Amino acid sequence: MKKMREWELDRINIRNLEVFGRHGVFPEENRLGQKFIINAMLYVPVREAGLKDDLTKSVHYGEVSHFMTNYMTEHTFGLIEAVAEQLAKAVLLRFPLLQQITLEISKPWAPIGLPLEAVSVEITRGWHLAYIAVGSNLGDKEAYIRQGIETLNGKEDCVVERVSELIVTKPYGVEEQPDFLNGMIELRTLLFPQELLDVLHQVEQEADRERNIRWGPRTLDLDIIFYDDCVVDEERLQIPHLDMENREFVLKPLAELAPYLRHPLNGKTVRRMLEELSVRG
Ligand code: A4P
Ligand code: MG
Repeated sequence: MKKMREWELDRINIRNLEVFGRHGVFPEENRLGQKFIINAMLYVPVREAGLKDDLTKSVHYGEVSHFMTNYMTEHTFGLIEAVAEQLAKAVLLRFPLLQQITLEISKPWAPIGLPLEAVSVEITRGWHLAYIAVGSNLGDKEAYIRQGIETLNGKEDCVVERVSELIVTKPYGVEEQPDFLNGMIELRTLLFPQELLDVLHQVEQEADRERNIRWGPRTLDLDIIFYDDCVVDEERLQIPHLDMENREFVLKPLAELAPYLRHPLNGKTVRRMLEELSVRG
């Protein structure tokens, strides 16, 4: 298992915050309300705040506590799973320095007719960094790409951090088709890999994308190249992208944004993969 460094373990803990809310699947729960207990671990690097004694470099636990209390009273959910999921997302979106949160929602008065102490749901959610290759070789290529990036950035749990230069490339694979315009997007996201793939497919769809020929012409293609240093081997999703090492149109824009990033399986930096590809030709 990967060894955590001490600076990756910083966190601020909020313990046993009591909130009165109306969450539950029974109508009485929604009508009468009941007590909920929140435990939150806020993963935020506090080194700078600690050394400089500067709150602006950290997350204000008072503000987080008030925010969570208001959120829990202003919304009503059936399941505590939904409370935890939506609250974690709201807190991560509201406090940008927060990288990850572990949130436990307990219901000490859960109406199950047995003397239990409490039931709780605990989840950990956070920001991930993904690199998305973008390509187009039909119609107004640049407009499709720019529009696609804007649509992606407009999704509430996706933030486009940087975009590489767009470059004109010769078609790879099926060669009898127009030249491509290619680029790379650095994306911060709360979505899990499969959810991100679904969102990318939606964005492609909105750009009039039709799937007929594999490797054929397209208005907009969005492929996940990296997602943190995760390895995903599933039927419909493989990360890192399986053919990235052989694609100059992927490596070149990626090297512009993140030359020192390492492939989690072969251990090579992006710059090295690009150099090796140009030697291979
Ligand atoms: N899929 C698996 N892993 C991933 C991933 N990491 N990211 C699956 C995105 N999708 C992934 O893709 C087919 C299926 O791959 C998806 O449904 C998903 O479940 P698609 O976009 O529907 O179809 P496609 O793009 O025609 O097929 P494919 O194999 O993704 O083609 P590529 O690899 O995208 O290649 N030449 C230049 N110069 N520039 C280009 O951009 N692009 C292609 C398409 C060919 N030649 C090119 C370029
Ligand atoms: Mg694709």
